[in-house]
Amino acid sequence: MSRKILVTNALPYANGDIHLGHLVGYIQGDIWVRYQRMRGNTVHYVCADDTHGTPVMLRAEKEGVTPEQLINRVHGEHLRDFTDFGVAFDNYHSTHSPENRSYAEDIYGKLRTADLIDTRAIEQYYDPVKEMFLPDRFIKGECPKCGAADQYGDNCEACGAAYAPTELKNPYSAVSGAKPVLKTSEHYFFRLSDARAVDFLREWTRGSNTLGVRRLQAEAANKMKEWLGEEGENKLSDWDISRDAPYFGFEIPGAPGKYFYVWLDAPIGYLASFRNLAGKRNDIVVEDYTDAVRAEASDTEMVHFIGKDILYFHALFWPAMLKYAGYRTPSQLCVNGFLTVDGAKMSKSRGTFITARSYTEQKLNPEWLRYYFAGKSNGTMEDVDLNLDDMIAKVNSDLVGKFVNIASRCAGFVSKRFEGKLAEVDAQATAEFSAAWAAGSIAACYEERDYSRALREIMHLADLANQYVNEHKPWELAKQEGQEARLHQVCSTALTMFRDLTLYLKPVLPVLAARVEAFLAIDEMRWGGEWQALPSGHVITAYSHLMTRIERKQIDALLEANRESLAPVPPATAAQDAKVVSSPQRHAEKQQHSAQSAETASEQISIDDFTKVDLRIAKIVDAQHVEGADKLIRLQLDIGETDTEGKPKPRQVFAGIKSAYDPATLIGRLTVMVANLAPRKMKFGMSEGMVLAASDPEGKTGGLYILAPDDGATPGMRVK
Ligand code: B3M
Ligand code: ZN
Repeated sequence: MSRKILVTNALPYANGDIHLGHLVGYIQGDIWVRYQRMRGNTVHYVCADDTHGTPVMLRAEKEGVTPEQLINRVHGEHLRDFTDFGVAFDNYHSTHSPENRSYAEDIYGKLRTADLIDTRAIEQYYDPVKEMFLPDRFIKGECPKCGAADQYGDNCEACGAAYAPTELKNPYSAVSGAKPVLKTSEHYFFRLSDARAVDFLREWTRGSNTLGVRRLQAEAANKMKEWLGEEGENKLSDWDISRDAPYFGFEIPGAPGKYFYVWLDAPIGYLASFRNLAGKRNDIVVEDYTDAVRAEASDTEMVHFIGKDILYFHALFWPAMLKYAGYRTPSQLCVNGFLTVDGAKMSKSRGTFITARSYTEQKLNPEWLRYYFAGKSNGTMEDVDLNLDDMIAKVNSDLVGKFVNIASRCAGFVSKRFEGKLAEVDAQATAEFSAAWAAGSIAACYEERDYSRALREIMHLADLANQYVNEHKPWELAKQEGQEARLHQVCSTALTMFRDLTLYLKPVLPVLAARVEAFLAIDEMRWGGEWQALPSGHVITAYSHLMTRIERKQIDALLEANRESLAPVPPATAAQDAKVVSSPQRHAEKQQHSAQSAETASEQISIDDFTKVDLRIAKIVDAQHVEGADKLIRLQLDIGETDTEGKPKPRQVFAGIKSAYDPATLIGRLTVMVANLAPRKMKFGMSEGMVLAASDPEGKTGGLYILAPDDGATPGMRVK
């Protein structure tokens, strides 16, 4: 009766780094997959990069590479990050793949045959300089409600108003700065408002899968009710699935110059990755999982782990597309909430916009985070807060203080006094452990993705194990005459308890669990069968330390490494707080973006205050793009300083001026820098000062102007 499950995680967009916010959902998915496998179920776990759309196209252009080069590089980075955090996909593919094109064309063709595709003319903003239609996120202007400058085309971050891009006052293209014009073009639509689709979705979103589990969590089902309206009502509008060239994506068959909108082929990427996996193996019959009739006959499941911001796409468009193209629909959506850090939105200026990469580079143990996130995951759509002090406390007290401590206090005696051989366990002492196993409630927690409760139950058992060790004090038995047998039994019993705890923690802590399996010299632990103690006579290997404590200073270094507080930064990007989008129609093209900033009125200072600032004429001797930073240029500034051998020693400064300057054009110029700013360790290296620039919030393309001295000034001159 083993289950056959295709599990996916949302496909990260190929336009940015994996950060801890992403990892919440990936870790939740990976834990579930590992648990299912330990139960003996067959799981295929796939993901891919979501590669199409305007942001990738423009970013590649800006970096001077092709979109293919960009997505190849990012693919490698994303896969490495997932691997580092133990998120072990069977396949990590790409939506820019032949498999995806062929599925997209097939699904589209079948929707056409089902008379669910329509065309109609749409009037939209067009950038006459760049010669392209502008997605909402690439149009800026003044808010029609409150007048705030520099607002995006869909909503105002100052007053929260939502509007159409055509309502913005003084709109301009964020790509070229040009004034956009309205232009009409033909678009393709998926007719979601068709009565068939509406009826189907009403039923589907309320339904259960073949195991009787609701397809949607209660909160998600409620959201759907809101979006679908009352019985008899029809609130769905048709979905615009085409975009005009230039666009990075798949051209629509029979529609030259029209491309599938990125969100049309993104979820199809799940199937593409799975198909690609099947091509590398010979034990997977793809259609048993993907074809409506065959999936039902072969009783397979398809489970998607996603974030709540993309529920709309996965609970409406996606099942409807699949249904009317003859594909199987998802068995279940597992929706997670957003991540906050220390109770607030992740923020680049506070250093809490933490990338996966920086975490591993700072040598923090990924399993600390897996454990902490698991403890905060209860299977609902609630947001998860990463409280850094709490994480330190939990990991240190639960994992190091309670769990690892059991083995570290007993293993040594077994190796030193009994040649690694175990004795018969104390059956009375392990009674609660075998009862817990038989009751299966920890398994049920994993099944329901209530990892938080699973960990509470596991830690309760860890407390019992510690009590047992504390009561019998092997370190004292070891000193007492004639207590050899008792010592042997106590340590063996504690190690069986430790084995149980490890098994229970294994979906969360796979690396640690594998080390324990090696230490205990046991096979890979599985879930199922009768409870058994480690047998008497079994020989274990020498214990070596399993996990270190987290120190606050490691967390501080992590925050420092992620802090991007740079000057000058134009007002529109001053607070680079990552905002996670939530309204249903917002999509991949609306990247994480800046929060509104306010120009603050200056307060008076004395001349003494002013002279504290050491301003110098600096020559830009080098300027380079910074890999992985959207806004930064790495400058080398000569202010006449030399090293011990008298060679010129320029200062390195990271400046947030990339939106306005091409690095090549800066080399050789003179400018003004603050020379006595405390050096700051940034994600990309040390920043040893800052350059000054004027900024204009209303300004086009960047709106930034670095300062230049009059002729005659030389590097190192003081400015006052
Ligand atoms: N790429 C998420 C995003 O970038 C989107 C998920 C696709 S899942 C099919 O907002
Ligand atoms: Zn406003």
